[in-house]
Amino acid sequence: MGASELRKRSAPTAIQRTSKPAKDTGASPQAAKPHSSSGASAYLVLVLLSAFAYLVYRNPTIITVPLAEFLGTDIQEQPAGPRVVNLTTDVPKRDAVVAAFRHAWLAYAERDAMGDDEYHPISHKGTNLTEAGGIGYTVVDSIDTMLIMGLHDEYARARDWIVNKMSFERDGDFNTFETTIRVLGGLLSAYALSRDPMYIDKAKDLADRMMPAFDTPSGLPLSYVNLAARAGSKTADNNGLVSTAEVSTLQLEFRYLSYLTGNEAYWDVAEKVMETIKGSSLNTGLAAIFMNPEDGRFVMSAIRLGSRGDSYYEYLLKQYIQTNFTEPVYKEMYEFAMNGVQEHLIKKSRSGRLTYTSELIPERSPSGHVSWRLQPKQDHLICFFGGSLMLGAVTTGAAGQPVSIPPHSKHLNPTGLRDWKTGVELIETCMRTHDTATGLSPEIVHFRIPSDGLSGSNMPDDWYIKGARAGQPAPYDARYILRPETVESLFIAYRLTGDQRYRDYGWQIFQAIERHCKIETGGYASIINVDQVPVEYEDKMETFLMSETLKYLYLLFEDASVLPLSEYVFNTEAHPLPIINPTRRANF
Ligand code: DMJ
Repeated sequence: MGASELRKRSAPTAIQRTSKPAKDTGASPQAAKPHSSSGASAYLVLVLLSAFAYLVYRNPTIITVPLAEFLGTDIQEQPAGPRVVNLTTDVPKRDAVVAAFRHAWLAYAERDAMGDDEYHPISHKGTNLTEAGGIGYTVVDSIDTMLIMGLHDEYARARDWIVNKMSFERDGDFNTFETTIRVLGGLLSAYALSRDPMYIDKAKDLADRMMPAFDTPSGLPLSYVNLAARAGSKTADNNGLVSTAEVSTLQLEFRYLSYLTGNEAYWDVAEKVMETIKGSSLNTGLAAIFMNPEDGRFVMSAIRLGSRGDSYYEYLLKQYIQTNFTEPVYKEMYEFAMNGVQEHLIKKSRSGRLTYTSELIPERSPSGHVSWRLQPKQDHLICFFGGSLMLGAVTTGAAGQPVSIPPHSKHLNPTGLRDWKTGVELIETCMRTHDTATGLSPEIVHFRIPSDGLSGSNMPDDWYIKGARAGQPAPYDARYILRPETVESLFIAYRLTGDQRYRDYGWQIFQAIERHCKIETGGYASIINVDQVPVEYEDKMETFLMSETLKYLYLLFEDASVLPLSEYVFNTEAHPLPIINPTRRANF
């Protein structure tokens, strides 16, 4: 099947959503009956407030338009209404991305390592995640990209391997989250795009082996699972604690499998995790990065949108989208979380030019008092968040439906406008972190803050790579490992705006990958220092290059009717899954 079959037949429209009118918060005039002249004034004020609330309810633009002007939000003031924007294919650029995918895939599959979990393009070797043998980590993670790109021969060979060689009868510990997002998500997406039932059988086999990981007092899954023994395993890592992002990033996959098979047990385990999290007293909507699977409580630990925190926020929104906007609990949890993010984590760099997300680090004094220190550190991982905020703005932040492309300020409520603006700014910041010798963004950046005590004429105004010194070995933070997050945001931003700027940014990043990460003999490699040219490679091609980075780049240049955001939701590994109409509702 090729891209044309993935196209929505009608012209692309903005995302259709159900939306509730804002609640009328005006108090009843009866309840405030006046007893004196000051009471009479209060009565008058209440009447006026009620009238104003009613007017806003009828016409939200009274607030949103001036607010947008005040915020300087990057929203175009074209006539409101469901505008259909023709986001057509940029054929040469799209095809260049397909050629890059084939360059990566053919080296792995035809020459060096077909079926191995991971690929090392310099040594031309494959390796597996455990000594028990591979589970199709790279093959399954890549197969829907082949379907989307219309690579029939490559697809046929990969499918054949899955049918005849892939086995989950592996006596080893596999990471529950990674196996879900890459392998289960890959199989389910391949089914969604091909309707080949073989993928459902494989997905069921895998999920059934993983189900015992959820068998904990709290329902939070253990971090590892032995697929042959069908048993969750605690590891010494992090004292048996689980990562918040890992336990809360399995829901799209298990829910879709439940929808396909009618087996409610998959739905139950996914939902139980969300119930536990909701019950674990999130005062600010923000989630610490570690939880205890025994009692289901958060453990005092960092709060961030980067590693171990990131996809918790991503999946709150995506669960609401996947269930076709029928589960208000996920909308509420997402909105609560975004309020917390806006209030506590969104910051400006010292120059005031760049918006970034900070981390909060807990510190306990000798007397036991806990305070939270802001750390101006941003993982490349958080670069998904700009696009995610924009998607949230036109979803939970919509004042009404449909929202045009690009949105008119009239279409967003105040929180939608707020999140849209931050999303646009965060994408710009992520692009600025590509201002390096290679044009690629480092794994971790730090932003300048007034109290950082850093000085020197060569200190940049906005951001820097901690520990990077000329002539010294590069710190871990300086690497680029083929990550997708910035291009993921560019793809979403382009689909929601049609702004050519996002395609231009994506093309810049693609060219930098071609120039600095491409191994001429086949494959792509990570580089250990984005500020060093010629580059030094690390002998690893992460599976997300083929599942995410190249897929999002392809879709950025492809016609917007392919995998429209109104019909699909992408799991955190970029596997598209259809939006479904659930027959049940969360009861927590
Ligand atoms: C991917 O495996 C997923 O996107 C995950 O959520 C975190 N990051 C990697 C790619 O960077």
